[in-house]
Amino acid sequence: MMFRWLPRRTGILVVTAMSAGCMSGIDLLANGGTSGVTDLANKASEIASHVGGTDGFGGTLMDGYFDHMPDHMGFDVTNDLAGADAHMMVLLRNESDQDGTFHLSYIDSHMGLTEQDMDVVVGAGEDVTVEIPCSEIVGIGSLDTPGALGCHLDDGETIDNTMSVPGFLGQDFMCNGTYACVLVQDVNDLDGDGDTQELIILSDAMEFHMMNGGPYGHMHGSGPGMMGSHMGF
Ligand SMILES: [Ca+2]
Ligand SMILES: [Ca+2]
Repeated sequence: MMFRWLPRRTGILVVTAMSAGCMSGIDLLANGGTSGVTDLANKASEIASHVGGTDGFGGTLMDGYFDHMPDHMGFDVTNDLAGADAHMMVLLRNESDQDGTFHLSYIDSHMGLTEQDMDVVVGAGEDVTVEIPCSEIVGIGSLDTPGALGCHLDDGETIDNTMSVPGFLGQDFMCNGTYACVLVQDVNDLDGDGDTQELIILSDAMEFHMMNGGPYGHMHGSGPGMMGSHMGF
C-alpha cells in the first residue's frame, strides 16, 4: 500500500464540520456558498463517529480516532470534494480459501449523500480491482453500521465490516489512486475477542491509522501509536 503524507489545513475544519452558521465570510466565498460541502462534511462526521470504541469500526484500537477527525477530514471547501469526472480504483483481496463476494460501499457527493453499493466477486487467493467514481467516503458494507455484512463466502459464511474503517478522500486516499481492502485471517486478533482463526476485512484506513503515530504523525490513544509497538506496524 502507498502512504501519502499530505499537509492539511487545520483549525477552521472544526467549525465547518459542525456548523455552517459559523463559517467565515472568506470560507463562504471559497465554497461558493453552496451547501454541498457542508452536507458532505456532516455526513463524514456522522460516519467517523462510528469509528472506535468496543462496538465501533476498528474496535478499541481506534479509540480516540473521532477526536482527531475535525483536524484531518478536510471537507471544508468545494475543492476538497471529489472532482465530478474523477475516478478511483478499489482493490479487493481475498486471502481466504473460498470465493467471496465483497459488498463495496461509497458516497460520491455528485450522486448525493446516499450510499452507493457494488458487489464484487473475488476468487479465493485473488485480487480484483474495480473502478468507481472518485468518492469522498469508501468502505465495506454499510458505512455507518459497524458489524454489518461486509463479505459472504461461497459456503454462506459471512464476515462483518467491523475492521473495515471507512476511508476518507484526502486523508486515506486520493482521486485517481487506489484504496484497498483485504479479507484476511485475524492472526493478530485486532478485534480483541481472542479468536485468531476468524476472517476479518481490513481496510487501508484501518491499517493506515494503526501505524505507529498514525497519519500526519498523530496518535489516537495514549500509548505509543495505535497498536503499541508490539504489533509491528
Ligand atoms: Ca479476533
Ligand atoms: Ca471477531
